[in-house]
Order: sequence, then structure tokens, then C-alpha cells
Amino acid sequence: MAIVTAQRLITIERHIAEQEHLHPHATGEFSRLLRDLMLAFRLIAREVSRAGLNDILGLTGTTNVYGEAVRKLDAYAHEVIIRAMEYGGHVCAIASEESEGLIPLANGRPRGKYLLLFDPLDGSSNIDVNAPIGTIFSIYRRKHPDPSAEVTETELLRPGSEQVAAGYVCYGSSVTLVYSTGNGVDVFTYDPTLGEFFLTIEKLRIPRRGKQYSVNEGNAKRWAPEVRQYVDYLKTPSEDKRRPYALRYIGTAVADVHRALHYGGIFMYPADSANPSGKLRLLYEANPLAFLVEQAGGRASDGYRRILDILPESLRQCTPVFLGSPDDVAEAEAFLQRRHPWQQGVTEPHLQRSQ
Ligand code: P6P
Repeated sequence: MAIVTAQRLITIERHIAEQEHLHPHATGEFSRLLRDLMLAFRLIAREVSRAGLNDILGLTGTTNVYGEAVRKLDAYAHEVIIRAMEYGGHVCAIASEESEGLIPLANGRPRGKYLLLFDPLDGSSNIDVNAPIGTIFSIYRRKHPDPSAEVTETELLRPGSEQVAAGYVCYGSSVTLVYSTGNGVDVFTYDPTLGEFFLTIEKLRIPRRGKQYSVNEGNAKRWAPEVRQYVDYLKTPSEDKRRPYALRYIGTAVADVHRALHYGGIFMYPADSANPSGKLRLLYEANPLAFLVEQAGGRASDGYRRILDILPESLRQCTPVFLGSPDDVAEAEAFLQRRHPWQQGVTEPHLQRSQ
């Protein structure tokens, strides 16, 4: 992992162009799709930075497909991404967490070979209190033999392992773009005075293990006993001082995963009695975040299997998520699968030897 000083002046445009040269058969269409997305992110970043000033806080008065109140910034981000994709003409289908099914693309515009799924504004309940929020995107290449055939919803039900790119923008104290095309994870920081995303971390690598865990402990009474045991384990001081872990929870998956990517540790949204399949959406949140975590050397699981191997059955499907440092996620899986020594009452020294 290399911290890149802005003096190298590698903008996202230069980076995309350099990545394109790595693929001799590239037509440039994928690069143009990414550039269209970056335009949308600049527009969203501008509105987020002015949210308190331009009457864009608050609710639209509508609800999304999950019955959640849609906030104005949600709606703005949703529209901007759709319009950027329609104009660019490099996608043949788009689907948003905020909408039901495929989003019809305007007639008369060219259609490309890519499928885009996105969460326009992740963590929108944090908008009105100036806490970090994010945009998440996931890109697949269409596999249908007949490019002229109408795209059907089932074509988007692809395992996350088939993503050709995924990323997020975290609108926090600074605006950060984190994305991967399968060749590691690169981090860009936005300079609003120039409207440029500058490469600031090249090939980000997540620590093998961290000292922070991120989960909504308010759900603890509704978790399975194995999840409670794992979190109790993290909170129990250990002889090697590795535990207790610190709890950090923002309530925006993008921000909680962004911290785990940098500091290590684990972000989790387990299943609970109110959300038996977890809360995070597989296609719009879990898959792109899992893709990035794995590309950074981390591990991404639903507690039992690799998230990127899950074959989706519906666009709105949810999944439990355990994302982060490989050793931390493997330890969480051991608890969920009831094979961790601590669950058999093994004391610390044996525990350390067995890990
Ligand atoms: P809770 C945001 O609404 C979101 O989908 C994720 O970004 C976040 O991790 C989770 O929900 C927070 O859920 O139940 O802790 O408020």
C-alpha cells in the first residue's frame, strides 16, 4: 500500500486512462462509463456539501420500495446518476436501491454492454445531522448473447464475484472515492476547488487483524446466541491485551467499512429476529463492499459462506454481513459455526495456541 502525495497529481481521469492501457483490447467504453459516474459523484458531492444551505435536507414526502422515507438528497443522487448514465449511453440497464426493479432508460440514447446497480445515498438517516453518508456502485458486463435483446431483471441476479468494478464515495470530513476494477483498491480524495479526485492511496491493503468492531449493539437482544458470544468475546479483556476491541459505529455502511479498510477490524450487520436475512441489500450494498474488502486482502462473509458466491434470487434480497480483516472475519465465522475454542470454555493460553 502506498500513500500517494497529491504532488504526483494523478487524477481519477488519468488513473482510468492508465488502467485502460492495462487492457489492450479495451474499447474505452468502460472508461467512459466510469467518467460518467465521476461526473455524477461531483454533482452529488456539491449538493452534500451545501445540504444545509440549499433546502435539500429533509424528506420528499415519498417512500422507497422498503417503505423508508425518501430524503431530498436521496432523490437528487438517484436522479443525477440515472441522467449521467442515460446521457453516457454505456449501460444497457440500471437498478437502484431506491427503485422497484429495472429503471427504464430514456429512448433514443445508445445502450452499452454494462449493467449498473447503485445505492444513491447510503446512510441517508445521517444526512440531517452531518454524519458521513455514501454512494455505492456495482458494475457487471452483460452476458446475454443478443445485445439487442431487452434486458430482463434476472440478468442482474449475478453473484458478486462477476462484478467488473465496484466502489463507493464517502461524503465525510473529506469526499473520498474508493474503487476497484479487480486489480486492487485505490483511494481518491476530492478537491472541490478543482473538481478533481486525486489518487491518495494506491493498492490499499486492510490489516490482517484490527482492534475495532462495528455493529449496532442496540440489536443485541435479537441476535443469535453465537453472535452475542462473539461480541462478548471481543469485549472480554485478554492476557495479550489484544482485547477488548473498541466499538465504532456510524450507521452508514460505507463509512464503517471505510474505517475497517484503513484500520482493520470488523464491520457486521448480523441477522436478527427482526431482520432474519440481515438488513444490508446483497446487490446494492453487500456485494460491492465485499468486492472492495476482498480486493484489499480482507474477508467478506455472511457468517457461513463468501458473500461474493451468493447467487441472488431477487434484486432486493438482504444478507447478513461480516466484512473486514481476514483474521477477524474468520474468527466471527468460527463463532457463528460454533467451532471457536472460547465457546467450549477453553481458557486464554490454549485459545491463543489454537488460533
Ligand atoms: P441500523 C443505512 O440505512 C444502512 O443501510 C447501512 O448503511 C447501515 O450500515 C445500516 O443501514 C444501519 O442500520 O439498523 O444500525 O440503523
